[in-house]
Amino acid sequence: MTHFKVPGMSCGHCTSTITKAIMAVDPAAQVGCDTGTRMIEVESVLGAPALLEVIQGEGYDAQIMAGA
Ligand SMILES: [Cu+2]
Repeated sequence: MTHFKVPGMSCGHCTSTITKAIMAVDPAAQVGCDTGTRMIEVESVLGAPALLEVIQGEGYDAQIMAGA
């Protein structure tokens, strides 16, 4: 499980955009988004740097949470 902080993720549109983008590169990924804490947790075969690139590719500033 990898956790990301995404400060610009404020609503359901953001979460669906990011979730779809991740599912496009890994259809088996499990994505959980929390707009309250602006955190995303992802269970995927892809590594954190690849996932970060996908999130940023959608125009969202994001950072990998250490130790997650
Ligand atoms: Cu939004």
